[in-house]
Amino acid sequence: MNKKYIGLIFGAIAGVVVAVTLINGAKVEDTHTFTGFDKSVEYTMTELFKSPPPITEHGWNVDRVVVFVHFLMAVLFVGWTLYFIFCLFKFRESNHPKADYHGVRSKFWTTLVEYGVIAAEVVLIVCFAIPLWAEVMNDEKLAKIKASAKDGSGLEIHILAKQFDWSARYAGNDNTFAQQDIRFADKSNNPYGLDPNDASIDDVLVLAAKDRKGAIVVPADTAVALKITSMDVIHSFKVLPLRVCKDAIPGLQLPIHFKVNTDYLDPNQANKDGEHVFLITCAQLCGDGHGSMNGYLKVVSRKKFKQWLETKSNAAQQSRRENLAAAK
Ligand SMILES: [Cu+2]
Repeated sequence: MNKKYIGLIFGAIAGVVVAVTLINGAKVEDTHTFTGFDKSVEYTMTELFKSPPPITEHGWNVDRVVVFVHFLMAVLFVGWTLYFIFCLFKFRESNHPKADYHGVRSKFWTTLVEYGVIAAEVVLIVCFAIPLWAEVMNDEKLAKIKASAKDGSGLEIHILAKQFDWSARYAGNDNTFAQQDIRFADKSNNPYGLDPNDASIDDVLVLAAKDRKGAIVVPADTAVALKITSMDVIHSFKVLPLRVCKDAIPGLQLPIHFKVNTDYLDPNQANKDGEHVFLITCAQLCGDGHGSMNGYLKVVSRKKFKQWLETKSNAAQQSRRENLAAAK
């Protein structure tokens, strides 16, 4: 058999074995520290890249892809640099005063390296990137979360971006989102376009979540589906510890989902009420206020979230009734 094919097969098998071993070796111990491959992923992300640890299940898979890509690029960078220096030395003028038009005759090692790189990239795509993409962009999973939001076991939130803040809408006590109508929409008071004459609407709005007190609230250990859109230009909803980053595009409602795992939350980072507050940033250059387009997202326990939503939903309905009465 041609040597080049032996190299290709060898590289592919070795790559798959390494990848599968790494994935299987990645287990969370009872102490919630990571072992095996994920230990090195955790170290690389937190110590070298100075990134906060992920607080979601899928976040670890994002980190694996990030670290694997960087590792592969680092190996290629060092390898090609050494090869370049080797070539400068080996093919120096004093060693080869006359050019050899045939060049190097044996191409076994270069072919082996080339196919090795291809094999590593295939492993990266097949074993890491595609499963991650399939998990994050899974329509069935999204539909399931939306269905579970009806009975309160899951949650759906509509995120609205505008220059230069973030808002959120929850379905409220009835677990049903009210109809929206562009005729009622107003950028500062009614960005979701809810009917001001309908006092039955109990949707909860968190408008311009620019400070910690008025943060967008999500429950831990609950599957959350977001529907993200924008009122003006393209923004991008990014919460680094969630490992969530999704464009907000006018006219489109883009979905993404996540589940915060309480075990991954650092108790030392909690505020005095035991809540964890994270920064929302805009990851798409969107105008002169882009740099200050921050918001806050607060992770609380399921019980606390339920109380919060109920109180807010009742208050929203009450104030709608009062506004209507005052208008009469
Ligand atoms: Cu923006």
